[in-house]
Amino acid sequence: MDSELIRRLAHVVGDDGLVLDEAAQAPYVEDWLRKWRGRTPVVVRPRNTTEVAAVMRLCRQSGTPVVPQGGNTGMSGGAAPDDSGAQVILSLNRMKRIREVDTVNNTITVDAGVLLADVQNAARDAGRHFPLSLGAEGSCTIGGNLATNAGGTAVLRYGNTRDLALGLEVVLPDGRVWSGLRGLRKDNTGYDLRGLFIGSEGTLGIITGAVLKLYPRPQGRVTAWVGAESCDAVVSLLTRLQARCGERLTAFEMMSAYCVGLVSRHVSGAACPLAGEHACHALIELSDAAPEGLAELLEQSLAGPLEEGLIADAAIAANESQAKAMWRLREGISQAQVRAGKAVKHDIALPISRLSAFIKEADAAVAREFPGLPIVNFGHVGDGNLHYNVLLPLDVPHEEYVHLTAGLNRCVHDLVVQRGGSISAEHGVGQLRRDELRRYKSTVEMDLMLMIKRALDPDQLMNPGKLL
Ligand code: FAD
Ligand code: 2HG
Ligand code: ZN
Repeated sequence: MDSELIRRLAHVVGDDGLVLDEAAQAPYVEDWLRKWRGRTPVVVRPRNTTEVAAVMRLCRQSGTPVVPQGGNTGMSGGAAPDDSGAQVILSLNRMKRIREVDTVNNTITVDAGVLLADVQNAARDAGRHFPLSLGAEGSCTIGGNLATNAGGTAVLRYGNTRDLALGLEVVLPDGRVWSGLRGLRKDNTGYDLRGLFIGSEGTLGIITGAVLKLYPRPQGRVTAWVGAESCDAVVSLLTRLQARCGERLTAFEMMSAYCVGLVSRHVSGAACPLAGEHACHALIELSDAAPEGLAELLEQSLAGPLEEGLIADAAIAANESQAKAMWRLREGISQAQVRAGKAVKHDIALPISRLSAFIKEADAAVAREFPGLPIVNFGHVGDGNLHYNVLLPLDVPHEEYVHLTAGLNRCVHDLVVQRGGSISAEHGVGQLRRDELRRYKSTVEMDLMLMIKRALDPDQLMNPGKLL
């Protein structure tokens, strides 16, 4: 990269806004899974939207590709540069301003670099609730959540990130700013531009700010851990609880016995609250702004399924620390996988009515084609979203890993798509699923996406090699 561009970038963001040293660049050029590692001439860290716009103008003038990056916690390699050494990383990690909290409109306006946990905290301080919740909330940014349309554990009640955003501010590839920070719940004035940028994974522009929805703070929360003899039973329990508890059912997470064992072995302090062995487990949470009767509702809702033998055992958390321990067991699965082996990840969505049949069919197909490999099946079953991962040994040779990954992806994803599902429910496409996308999307759908990309980013400078 020519030193003149570096000098101009420094003029915009200040010397302390550039990371040029190779050692200091390390956390930016590799993703947290250590799966994708690239090189960059410089990490640029603007402080505000005006600086982002100026950086984008300079990059466009010089034909420099840009990789937007938030907390770098993504699962699909979307925030890592390639190894050409030509792609600038634009990090939002100095844009951390809570711009406004409006408790009458129930909205919060934030810079894109604010950590998800800090958005939650700001909402709590204002007596409100921001419901997006996921394992990486202490390190992912709201900009990254928007760019990937992140899901997490509260989608069942509140929807995914797209459902939680009312307005956006976006810097376009040519440096112009689209100020769409509208806190409106109704606005039918043309195409849904907000929806277009959400989930675009940094390929259309840089999200610099957002207006997000706030909700009443739940005053009551009850959490239970359930053991059942099959995933089938857990899916049936979901339907029963939805009918009985309605919107008070805020989380319904499922995990196989293998996942529970994995976390118990690899995450210190994590233990299953149930005594016996069960093939499938569920973590259930009810919450409400009006807490009356919540605990009784959960107890009564589980009593019938227990008596009928639909589920085998259940434990209701007696206090906050027991509830937290249950969540630790669930949230520990990602970490446990990293410690136990190399996971071939599948982040799939299916109609809930087809989940049980899919699991049976996929279990049989994986056992037949890849005998002996453990399946790490867990996920947000209330949203029809499974993380149907397959664990390879830590010391698997690279070539075998690549070969097995391709075979497992084909085996699992073909079944998913045959059953009307999606090969990326919440983690996005990034580099991980880019080539597979062409296999499963129709030509018309791919053409539409390419037309949008060409129209907004004619020079192909935004996050090249990702998504499309
Ligand atoms: P990054 O990883 O930095 O970037 C992700 C993508 O967004 C990249 O393509 C990047 O170019 C783009 N991008 C980032 N910021 C911007 C911006 N301001 N403008 C334009 N593009 C941008 N995800 C879920 O959906 N549900 C989960 O339950 C979940 N659990 C997780 C648990 C753990 C332990 C971990 C490590 C990750 C988990 N994730 C989950 C994945 C990840 O946290 C989310 O994808 C998150 O939304 C990424 O945010 P980030 O700020 O880290 O984005
Ligand atoms: C979760 O739900 C995340 O915990 C991570 O989406 C999934 O590790 C995974 O495969
Ligand atoms: Zn998930």
